[in-house]
Amino acid sequence: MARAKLDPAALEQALKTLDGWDLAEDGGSIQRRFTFADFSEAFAFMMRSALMAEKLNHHPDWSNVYKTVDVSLSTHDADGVTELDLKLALAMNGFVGDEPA
Ligand code: H2B
Repeated sequence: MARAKLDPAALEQALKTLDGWDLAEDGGSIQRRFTFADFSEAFAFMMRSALMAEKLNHHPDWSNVYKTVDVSLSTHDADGVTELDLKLALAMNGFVGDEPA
């Protein structure tokens, strides 16, 4: 059921364990801003995240300006947030050394 849309209560609970991630205003995605020392660090993070995204067949909506990476995760198929988004968010946190809260 990885691609089943999470109900609001489950999502709220899950977000408590995901350092730095917030629910978007419309409730349809989760988002986090990652800030790095420089562009190289930011791009290395994007490279690792991209490889993980390919492995999961689940891809971020993101943008990069210099050392900042803004990430938004949702499951397009489900039109909302699913376990897959949580999994990718957790992996991204791991890439910057953030343990689950
Ligand atoms: N990524 C995200 N974020 N949501 C999806 O629904 C999605 C995806 N679907 N990556 C996948 C690819 C789908 O298009 C392929 C065909 O499995």
